[in-house]
Amino acid sequence: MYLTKYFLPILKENPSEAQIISHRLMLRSGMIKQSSAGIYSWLPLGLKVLKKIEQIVVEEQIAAGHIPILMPTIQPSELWKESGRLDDYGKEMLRVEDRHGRLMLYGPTNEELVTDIFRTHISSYKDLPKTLFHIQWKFRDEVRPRFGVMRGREFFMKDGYSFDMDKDSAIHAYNRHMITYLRTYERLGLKALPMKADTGPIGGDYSHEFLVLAETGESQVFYDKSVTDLSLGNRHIDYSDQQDVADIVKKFTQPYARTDETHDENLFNKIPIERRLSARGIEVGQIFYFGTKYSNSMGADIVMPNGDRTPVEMGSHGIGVSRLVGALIEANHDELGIIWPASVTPFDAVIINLKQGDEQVERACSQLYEDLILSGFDILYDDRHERVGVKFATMDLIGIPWQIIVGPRDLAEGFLELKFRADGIRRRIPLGEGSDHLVKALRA
Ligand code: 5CA
Repeated sequence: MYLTKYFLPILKENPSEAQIISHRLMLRSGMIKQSSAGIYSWLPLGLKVLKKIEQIVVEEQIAAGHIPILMPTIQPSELWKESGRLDDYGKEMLRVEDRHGRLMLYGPTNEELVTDIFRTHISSYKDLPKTLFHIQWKFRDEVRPRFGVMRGREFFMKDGYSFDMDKDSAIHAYNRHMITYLRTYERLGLKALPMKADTGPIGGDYSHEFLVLAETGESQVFYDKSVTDLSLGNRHIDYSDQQDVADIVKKFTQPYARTDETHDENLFNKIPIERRLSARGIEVGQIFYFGTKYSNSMGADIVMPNGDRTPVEMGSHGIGVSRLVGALIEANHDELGIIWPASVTPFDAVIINLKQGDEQVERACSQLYEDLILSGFDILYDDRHERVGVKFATMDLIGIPWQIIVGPRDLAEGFLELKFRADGIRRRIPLGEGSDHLVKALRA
């Protein structure tokens, strides 16, 4: 993408309304624009990151055998009357009346809708287990929307719903989700710790939240340092192996790790003092097992092997996809701007032309651009007629991991420069081998 043909509305000034760094950087780098409190338009750069996160989330769900669907944003209120949550949800639920005077709502979550789909089409244990998930915009009329996409009113969420014939199988679904989530966060380059959680209006008595440690997090968390040493790495997971899946979950949930809502000072004090830690955290996901809470009230029964009818066992499992964009920036930035991890970067590399208008430099840049595109990379080419300082500042701000710097002096000597955004180190590379070198560096 040639930058002069792109839409990258960089802000020169620090937006005064942004209290935390991720919000400030998202506005400054032209990723989002607020349309009203807690509601944003996603501009090209922001949308690219959002879509990359979504893709990783989808891949990990499919790897575990979970099935994608898409449910609407607008839901009929009748289903929520059936579950009893229409009043419980209170003012957080945005209610709208259609032209026939029918009460509708903008979905804050989808337990009711998915239970209705289930009861319409599935009635036997033979069709179980099943997990259906979707990634869709949600609306919660938060009292205090703040911190940009971190606590929006409209936000993008992955929500998955598991249906099982008994508790044992439902806990396996819960455990599968725990592992898919851990793997998703690892692929995003984030350390997210599973913590025992409260269930809130979703209900049920079995829940974990996943928290990314960051000073700007909204929750106070208490944990045993040993939980931060755990990782899945590249190990193969056989999601059909119930015992293996349960063993992995046990390893990750055994060390003490809780948010302020479930914190138990007595238990915490039993951890050796040198491992006892407390910090702020951003909640980037939550999983729930709630049994028959919705299937019971909404009549989602299944016929069991002995012919009895019984409400299906359910769980729901969410990841805050749009919140993750903010969380990733909180975890990956410096005083100059964002530093994208390779897995979600909006572009793989940027070519910075230091002398726009110079025929040789322009030719070298376009040639490199073509070569790298042909090698399968997504490249941004800064071909603006701008001062070098402005170009460097913009590219440091938007945080593309590799900067390929092409200027007349280096070019005359047959070189270009390759800068890694994370450490700022620049390497001189012979132009003749330029694209080969770059392809290797970019793939490493
Ligand atoms: N139905 C269940 C799970 S499918 C559910 O709604 N869970 S939740 O309420 O915990 O939301 C799931 C995730 O969405 C949260 O962990 C959080 O990361 C994200 N989220 C929740 N509220 C907001 C919000 N106002 N702005 C941005 N992200 C949010």
